[in-house]
Amino acid sequence: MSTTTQTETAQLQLNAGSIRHALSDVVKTDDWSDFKFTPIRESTVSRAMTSRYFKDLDKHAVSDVIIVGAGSSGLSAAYVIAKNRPDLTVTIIEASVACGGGSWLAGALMSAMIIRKPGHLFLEELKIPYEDEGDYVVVKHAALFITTVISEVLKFPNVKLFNATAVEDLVTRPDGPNGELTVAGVVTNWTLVTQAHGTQCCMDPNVIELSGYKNDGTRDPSAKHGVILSTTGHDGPFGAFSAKRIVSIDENQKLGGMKGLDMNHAEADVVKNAGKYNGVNSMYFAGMEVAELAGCNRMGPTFGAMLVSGIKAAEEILKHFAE
Ligand code: AHZ
Repeated sequence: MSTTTQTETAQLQLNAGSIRHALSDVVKTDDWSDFKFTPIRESTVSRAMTSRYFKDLDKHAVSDVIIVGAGSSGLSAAYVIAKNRPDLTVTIIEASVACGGGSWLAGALMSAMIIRKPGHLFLEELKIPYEDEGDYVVVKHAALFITTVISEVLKFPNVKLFNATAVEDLVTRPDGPNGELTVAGVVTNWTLVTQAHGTQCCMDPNVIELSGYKNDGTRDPSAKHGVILSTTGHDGPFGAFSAKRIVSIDENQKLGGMKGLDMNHAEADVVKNAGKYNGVNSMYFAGMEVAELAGCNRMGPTFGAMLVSGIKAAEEILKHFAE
C-alpha cells in the first residue's frame, strides 16, 4: 500500500534565490531532521523484484524477436522494431551488466562520438544534439548517445532486457520446407554462471524459444516464425558469438574474419552485409558481428554503420513480420 503525502509547492530557500525542491511532495522545509521514507519490509523488496523478473521470463519464454547483444547496433535495431511493432514481444539479451557495449566511450578512451552522414538522421529521430562538421557529426558524449537509446528502447512496453545474461548456444530445428535448418531460439545463462562453467560441474541453462511453434514443438503454420538478430560485436571474450556458432552448424559457410581498419570501405560494407543470414532461417546480423561473419574491414571509432546496419536489419525483420 502506498503512503500519501500532501502536495505543496515546497521551496528550499538558498542565498542565491528560491529553488523548487525536487522532493516537494515529501520535504516541505529545509529542515531534514524528521525526514522519513515510506515504510517497507525487506521481503516486499525481494518479492517486488522476483515476481516481475519471473513474470517477464515467463512472458518472454516465447519471443517474436530476440536481440543478442545490446551495443549501439543491437539497440538501434531494437528501437526501430519496438517502435513500429508494439505487438511483437522483443527480448534483448545482454551479457554485461551495462548495455552499450563499446559505445560508452566512442574510441581510444575519448568521449566524443563520430557519426558519418547519413547516420546522423537517427540522432535527429532521438533528439540527440550534435555538432555538424559537414560530412560527419559529433555527439559531445558517446555516453549521451547510448544512454538516450537505452532509455528510449526500455520505455517500450513490448521490450524486456535481460542483462547480466549470456547467450550460450542457439536452438536449431530441421524444419525448413526442404529440411533446411531453422534457428528456433537461444540458450541462456546468467553471465556469472557462464563464466564459471570451467570451475563447476554441469550448470544447465535456460531457453528462450522463438514464436511459431505448437505445444508439441512442431511448426504452427498459422503463426509467424520469430527471428534472432545477433549484434554481439567483433571477436573478444564474448563477441561474434552467433557468427562463430552458425558457421560451425552451417557446413556451407566459413567465418570471413574481420579485416584491418579501413573506415571508408568498412562502414558501407558492414551495412551492405547486415540483415538476413542466407543458409539458416530466422537468423539476422548487424554491427561488427557482420564484419566477422562476412570478412569486412573494421572502421575503428566511427559509428554510422552501427546505427544504420541495425536499422537495415530491423527493417528486414519488420518486412518479415508484415508479409
Ligand atoms: O556484452 C556485449 C556487448 O554489450 C554483448 N554480447 C556479446 N556476446 C554476447 C552473448 N550473449 C549476450 N553471447 C553478448 N550478449 O554484445 C554487445 C556488443 O556490443 P558492441 O558495442 O561490442 O558491438 P556493436 O557491433 O554494436 O558495436 C561495435 C562498435 C565498434 S567496434 C569497432 C572496431 O573495432 O573497429 N568499431 C566500432 C564502431
